[in-house]
Amino acid sequence: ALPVDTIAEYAARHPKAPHLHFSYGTAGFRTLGVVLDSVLFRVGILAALRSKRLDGKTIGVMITASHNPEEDNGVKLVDPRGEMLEAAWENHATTLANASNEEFLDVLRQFVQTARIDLSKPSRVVYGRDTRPTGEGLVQALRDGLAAIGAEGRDAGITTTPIVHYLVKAINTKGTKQEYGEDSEEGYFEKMSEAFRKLVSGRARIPQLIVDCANGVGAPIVKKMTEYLGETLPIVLVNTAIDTPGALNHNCGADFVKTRQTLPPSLHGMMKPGQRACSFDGDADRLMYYFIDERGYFAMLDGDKIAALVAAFIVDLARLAGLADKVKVGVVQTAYANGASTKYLSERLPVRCVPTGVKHLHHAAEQFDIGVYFEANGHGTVLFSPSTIERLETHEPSTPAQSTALKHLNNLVQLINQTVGDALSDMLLVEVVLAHKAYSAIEWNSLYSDLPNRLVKVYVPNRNVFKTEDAERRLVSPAGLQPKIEELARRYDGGRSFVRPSGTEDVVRVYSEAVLRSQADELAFRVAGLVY
Ligand code: NG1
Ligand code: ZN
Repeated sequence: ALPVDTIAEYAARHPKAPHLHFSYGTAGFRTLGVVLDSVLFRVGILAALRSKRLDGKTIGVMITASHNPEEDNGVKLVDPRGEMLEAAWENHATTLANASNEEFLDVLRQFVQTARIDLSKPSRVVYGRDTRPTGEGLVQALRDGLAAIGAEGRDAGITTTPIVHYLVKAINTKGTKQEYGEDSEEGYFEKMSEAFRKLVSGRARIPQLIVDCANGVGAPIVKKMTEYLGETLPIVLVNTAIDTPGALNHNCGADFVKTRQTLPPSLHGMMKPGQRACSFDGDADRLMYYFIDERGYFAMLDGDKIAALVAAFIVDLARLAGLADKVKVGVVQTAYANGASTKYLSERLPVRCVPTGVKHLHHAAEQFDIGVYFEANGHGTVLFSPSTIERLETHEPSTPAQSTALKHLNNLVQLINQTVGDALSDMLLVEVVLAHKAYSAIEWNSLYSDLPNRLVKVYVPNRNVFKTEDAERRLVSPAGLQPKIEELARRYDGGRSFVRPSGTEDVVRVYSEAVLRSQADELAFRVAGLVY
């Protein structure tokens, strides 16, 4: 039975404020850090119950608000294979978080019954947090939730979102044939750095890379990784002020670069023409590359450019390994992918478009033998299906060239964090491809030219009236709006525009692209005018 007295005792220390409503969305619970205490306590209990439901498998909890301002915080659960929480439980999370203090025990009891949770099972939870000042208190609330129900907790400390995902998968595969890696932060660094060293060995010296850590947890983590990488990758860290109040994600980081399409001011004067730099976001799961060209212009290498670079490389390797018809490589994008990237990729391999949100991309990528997925904002990874991993391990190459390509593919399996987008793993992946292709940032950028584009937020009275189809590329409601958008888009050379309600903010987003910058802007504002 539920230890109701203990739970009640602990719950009294983490009361829910009556006027607050919480919702577990695409990014978990996310709001001002100071109002999340009761949520973290309840998430502790929920994570333990999820673990019991899955026969004592370890569940992950990450406390972060990613690229949001420093005063925000949030929490997400990680399922046993390192993946995001199953959709049905997102609703359970919302229900539990919103129960009043008086109802809480009853709602909990009811839930245990309907979800058929065997309380005698063990429960294990591994948790981490980013560098936000509210994190420490929230971890304490989470621990109280775990203690209230008698769960076994493991503290991963201040770490990145992708490391928590890695740990969950490593813990749950320990001792099995599918062992993912040593279940520790050192295990993560060792696995990745070893694969990286093998992949770049014998290549030309890699030129210096500047890494903007967004004044977040990427700073200590990349610093530790540089100790494992040694001379193989010369890195200069910037924006590492994790203890400076207000610095996190402020005028820096992957989201700043993507949305402003400009250099973080702190990097001005640091970069030589053509030198590569990249930005992480606040929890190190997004990555943006960029450089300053000879004329002094800023050039951005976003998630689409990373997908193009990486997918083409993997297709080449599969062909060189003699596996062209046995291993099907595909790419998954969203409607926000630049049209030029979709064109470039479609000419080389199958490309699928899915609705916004990492879980949609992840699931679609699982349908390929090797699935490359990236959101334009820099979140993404590469998935190798279990049968492909086995094939790569057992395939008998017939030439030395095939053998080399096969070895590279097997090392990529080790290098890439396949649980979730991982800025550090993705950065090493990009560096490997550049080293193999002997590409500078300039050559990488010239794979294709981005179509100028514009993303606009529109505040509307009720965003729920906006409904979409065809992977969010077309509006079905309000009736009559879609033909008008298409009619406008047709007037511009290379014009494309779509409208969808945001899943994370109370706005409608308008995206447009066209061959000319001025036309992309004009199209966006005219479509925004239709929406408002
Ligand atoms: P919404 O608010 O639904 O557009 C945003 C990002 C997504 C994804 C989620 C989750 C854009 C246009 N949208 O979603 O790519 O990252 O947040 O954080 O960047
Ligand atoms: Zn993030």
